[in-house]
Amino acid sequence: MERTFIAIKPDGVQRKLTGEIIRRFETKGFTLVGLKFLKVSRELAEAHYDVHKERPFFAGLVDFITSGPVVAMVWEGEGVVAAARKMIGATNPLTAEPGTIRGDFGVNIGRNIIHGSDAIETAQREIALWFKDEELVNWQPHSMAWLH
Ligand code: FUP
Repeated sequence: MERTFIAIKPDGVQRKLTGEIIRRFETKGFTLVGLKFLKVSRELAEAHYDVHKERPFFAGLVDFITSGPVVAMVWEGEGVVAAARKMIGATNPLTAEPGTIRGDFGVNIGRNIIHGSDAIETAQREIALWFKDEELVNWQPHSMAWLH
């Protein structure tokens, strides 16, 4: 079953958006298989954003993501990677569509509340980076038929 990595960034945590964000993924019909609350090390932040290491915003991004606790999650479901990206919205919250998480709650690209893997291969890399195998729970709801 497809899985994606989602992180509520320090701004999302401090603005008390954790419950609202988890609610959106739950009520959509996706299944939570991993969850932790942590202060991110510089090493993990730099590895997570490795693709951006040459970009001018990299240092600020690492400073921000390590500045306060983050909620790291793995969500499972058919098509979850692309669906989560749609639910999250465009990178810049100012132009993200209303109805998306960034569109509803943000205005600043450097404080865009949430991260979601951008492709299945990226999700696999990010899940392995943030979670040990034994921290992920393999389970299926008994019946979710009414949701799908
Ligand atoms: P996204 O996949 O939507 O999270 O966006 P990117 O992977 O392109 O960017 C990762 C993070 O870098 C964003 F969440 C915010 C930050 N960023 C900036 O601060 N400035 C930019 O111009 C682009 C990205």
